[in-house]
Amino acid sequence: MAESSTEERVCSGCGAALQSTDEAKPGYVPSAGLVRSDPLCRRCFRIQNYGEFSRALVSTAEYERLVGSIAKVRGTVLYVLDVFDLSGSIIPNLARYIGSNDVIAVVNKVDLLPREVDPDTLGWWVREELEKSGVHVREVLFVSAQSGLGADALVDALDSAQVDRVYVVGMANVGKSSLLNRILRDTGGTQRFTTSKVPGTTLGLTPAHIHLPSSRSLEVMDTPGLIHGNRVTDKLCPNCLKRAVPEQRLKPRVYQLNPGQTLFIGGFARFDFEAGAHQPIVCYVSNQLVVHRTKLERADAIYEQHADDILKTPCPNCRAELGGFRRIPVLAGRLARTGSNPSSHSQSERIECGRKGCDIVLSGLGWISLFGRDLRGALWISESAQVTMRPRLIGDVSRKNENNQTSREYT
Ligand SMILES: Nc1nc2c(ncn2[C@@H]2O[C@H](COP(=O)(O)OP(=O)(O)OP(=O)(O)O)[C@@H](O)[C@H]2O)c(=O)[nH]1
Ligand SMILES: [Mg+2]
Ligand SMILES: [Zn+2]
Ligand SMILES: [Zn+2]
Repeated sequence: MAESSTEERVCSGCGAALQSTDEAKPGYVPSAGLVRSDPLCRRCFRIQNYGEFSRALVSTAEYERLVGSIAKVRGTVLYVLDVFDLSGSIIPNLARYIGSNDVIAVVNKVDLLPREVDPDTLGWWVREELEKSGVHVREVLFVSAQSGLGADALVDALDSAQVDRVYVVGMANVGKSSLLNRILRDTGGTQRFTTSKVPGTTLGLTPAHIHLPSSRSLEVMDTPGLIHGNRVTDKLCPNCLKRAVPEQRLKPRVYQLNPGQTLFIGGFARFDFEAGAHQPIVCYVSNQLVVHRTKLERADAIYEQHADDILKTPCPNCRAELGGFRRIPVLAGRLARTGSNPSSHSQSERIECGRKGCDIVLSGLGWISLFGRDLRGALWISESAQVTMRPRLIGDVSRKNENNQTSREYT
């Protein structure tokens, strides 16, 4: 039964405080529904049964209040990350909210990775990235809530942690509630958390109980996801989300480009290849998104005239929501001076990708891999979208054991 430690009754699907007075507010349930042992609010009922989409916002202050309460209790923290958007999965200041509790990083959605990636060899890199953000993790596990891959290992890790309580934290939409549902199902539990494509599904701390293989009972606490608005997907309507968020294993889209060509990633971003050597560029984005190659000189006209037919996504409303494009200069190979990360605040935001190549990560949308050949160009993307750079996930990071690179060279 879903009751929080403050005795306030909460929805067993999303954790919103239950109430029967205001239909427009979270947690609404007709008073007759309150007598159930596992009450479900109307919003959850509609999401679960009719696949409705409903975005609600947990403010950053409310998030800090809810998730910050973890620092005062003893438990293990499962820090869930989305493998499709690792940089967008990092919670700023997480260390402050969780106190001295042990952290297990759980990289979810590995079913999306192309087969050549060996998740195990990504672990060192994920660990290093989290350390940089101030979070020390005990271990890094790779799972798919969707396929069930890695779920047994996760349950074993929880069993051996010897704690009575587990908090599942992460940015919105990384799959926290889906992962808990997978574990509940695998261990014979009946409660189901509400999940959906739209970020902002879980609204409050939502408890459930898991029976571990050792017969111990464990309280797991689902938490709301943080939404900071820097991911393209934070702002999209359900239709555009369906196209932009991958549901199937990513197919690398390889383009052999010449200078004077442009690639559109749907209408979300545009990569101009202005000068340099003929080279391959690989896009890892949802298979449902159009990647359109055109001449650089035609690119402005394509965007103006064909945003809705050729490029298709985002829709006009989402385009307005995302705002106009900004231009980020890109230098690669011998033209790059530093191999530095783009700084999102400075006027001089630029991507410099050394001769080893890099991934240019468009938060929430996927990434573009460059192989380190000489290139001068530009990336156009909406003002609010976070752009970061990292060593190539497919190639460099996943082959750490072969060439022993570290990501320090790239930062
Ligand atoms: N491909 C894939 N998709 C997944 C996986 N796990 C979750 N998803 C999808 O990710 C979306 C978000 O899942 P949720 O479980 O609602 O995510 P959440 O982290 O609880 O989100 P909030 O409650 O909004 O913070 C849904 O569309 C899920 O189907 C996975 O392992 N693989
Ligand atoms: Mg959730
Ligand atoms: Zn609910
Ligand atoms: Zn839209």
